[in-house]
Parts: sequence; structure tokens; C-alpha cells
Amino acid sequence: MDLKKLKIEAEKEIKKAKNLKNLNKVFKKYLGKKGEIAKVFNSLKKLSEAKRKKLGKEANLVKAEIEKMIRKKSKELREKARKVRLKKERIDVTRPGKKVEIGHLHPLTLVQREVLEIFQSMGFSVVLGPDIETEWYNFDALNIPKDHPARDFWDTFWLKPETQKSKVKTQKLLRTHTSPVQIRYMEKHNPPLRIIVPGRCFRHEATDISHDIQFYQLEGLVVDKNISAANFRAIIEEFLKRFFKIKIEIRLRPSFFPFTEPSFEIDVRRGKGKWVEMMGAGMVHPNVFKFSRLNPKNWQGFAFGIGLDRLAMLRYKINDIRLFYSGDLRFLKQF
Ligand code: FA5
Repeated sequence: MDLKKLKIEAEKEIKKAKNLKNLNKVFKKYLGKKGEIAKVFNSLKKLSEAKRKKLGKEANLVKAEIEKMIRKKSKELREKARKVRLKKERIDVTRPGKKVEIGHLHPLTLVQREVLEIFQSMGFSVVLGPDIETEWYNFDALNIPKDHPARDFWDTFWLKPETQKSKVKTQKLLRTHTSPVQIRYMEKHNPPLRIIVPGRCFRHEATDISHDIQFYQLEGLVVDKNISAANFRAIIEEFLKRFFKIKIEIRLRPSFFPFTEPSFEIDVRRGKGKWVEMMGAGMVHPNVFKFSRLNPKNWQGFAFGIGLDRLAMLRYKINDIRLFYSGDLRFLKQF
């Protein structure tokens, strides 16, 4: 074949090559072992020496030029491919990110944290007690004797009796209120005392919109010299004012608890809403001091037990306590 024509043909095909694969084909066609240039070299054998030299030189030149063109084109195509790849892999840092769903606190946790903060700012320390209690702390030491009808106030979840090493059978229970922590604390600490005890309580009773079998209480205990019911009222009113930040009416009703004397129940209402029974309270009974190994002649105190769920219901205007424990995301996502 005419070498000039061969070069022009090769040049055309190199230009046309759209990608490296095409270009590789062109390379094989012209510069491969059985390619056009190889054919030219093969044909040289049949020629006279003078022609062979001349044609050989020309063929080498054409070969070098085709090689050069292919190298150049290959560089261009690689650069083009790189640009396409970069465009594809480009990260748009200005695009809004994918939203990761993160959890949030349960409304009862929110309320509990806020309540603790308010009481702490009034000088109360936070104390915890066990969910599983003994009959002694939950009842006896709180001046509720074994056969006293007052025990029926608190429908109890009893646990299977355990046989101790001493072979004495003790029966434990899920605490029905946070009051046992009063005894546990007074046994170990001398007055003056000012504590609050948040905690879960359990009662074996029928549920309704304001009662569940599990709920949270916040126990409060203040022991000092010259403490009166007026101190209690002042503290509770201050607490409610700070918690609700709006005017809340409270009503004290005389009541009965074996561990306080006198005892009251405190109802709370928001605006013209319904009265909600919020807490039990009273002056610490002398027997409770005795059971805690404190001398009732030296000390006075008041105690209260607030229903935290009821506080949360009033705060968020929730009309059924059971929603808190339902695990219903449609409810929980609102907080
Ligand atoms: C008591 O549990 C006493 N330990 C409170 C107390 C403490 C009195 C210290 C005197 C001194 P009571 O059973 O009334 O009392 O419960 C107190 C509060 O817990 C109630 O006012 C109510 O807000 C809440 N509560 C009681 N039972 C339930 C229940 N089943 N579900 C939701 N909240 C409840």
C-alpha cells in the first residue's frame, strides 16, 4: 500500500476514535504484529536493496508518526475520561444532608428533670431508693402495722418469697410509694434534712385515665427544728409557681396517712379546669422518727409525695395517664 495513503487513513481513524478501546483497535490495525506497517516491512524482502532501503526508511518514518499521533490521542482521551469521572464523582457540599433521626427525651423525663432542678435550687438534695422494697420499709416502718386496714390503700405487687441464709422467709414487693426512702435516709443521716426522692412506684389496681399500675412519684422530706405546715405550704406554692409559670390554684384537704399527722391531700387546678389530686403530705408522725432512730422530741418535719405523671398531664394538657406508657410514637413525637 502507498505509505502516504496509509498515513492519511491512519490519521483519519485516529481522529475518529471516540474512546481508548477504539484507539486500541486502530493501533492494532496499523502497528500490530499483523498490522499494515508490519505488512509493509514483510513486503520489503522481495525488493531490491536500494528500494528496500528507501522504502524501509519511509516506512519507519510513517510508523513513528502514527505512533506519535496515537500517543497524543491516547493522552487526550484519558484526560477526557478523567474529566467525565470527576464530574460523576463530584460531591456537592452545598446540598442539604440526609436527616438522621435522633431520639429525644420522654415527657416524664423532661418533667422530672425540671422538677429536680427547681427543688435543688431551693436547697434540696436528690436521693434515690430501690424499686424492690421490703415490707418493713414500705409499710411497717411507716407506721402501717401488719393488719391495719390502711394497708389496703396500697394494692401491692408482691414478689415470690425468698429464703434467706438464716432460713427466715422474707417477702419483697414492688414499692407502692417513694415514702420508704424517708426511713432509709433518716436511719443514716442526722437532721437538718432537706431531700427529694424521684422514683417509680407500682400498684396492683385497675387503670383509668388518672391511674396506672406504674407511675412516678417525687417524695419530699424536710426535718429540722420548728418546722410547721406553713413552711410546707410556702415551699409547694413556690414550686408550683416556678414549674407552671402561670397562676395555679391549690387546695389542701384534710386526709389520712399513717406516717403523717396531721395529713393532707393537695389538689391543683389550672384556670377553671378540673381539680387534680396531685400529692399527699403531712407532718412527719413521731413513730416514723422513732422507727428511724431519731428522737421525735427534738425534731419536726414535713413530707410530701407528688404524682409526677399528674404534673406532666397538667403541664402538657394530657387527659390519659396511660399514654405515657403506651410507647405510641405518634404521642411521643410531640415532645
Ligand atoms: C402516697 O403514696 C403517700 N406516700 C404520699 C405521702 C408522702 C403522704 C409523704 C404523706 C407524706 P397517695 O397514694 O395519695 O399517697 O399517692 C400520692 C400521689 O401519687 C397521688 O396524689 C397521685 O398524684 C399519685 N398517684 C397515686 N396512685 C397513682 C396511680 N395509680 N397512677 C398515677 N398516679 C398515682
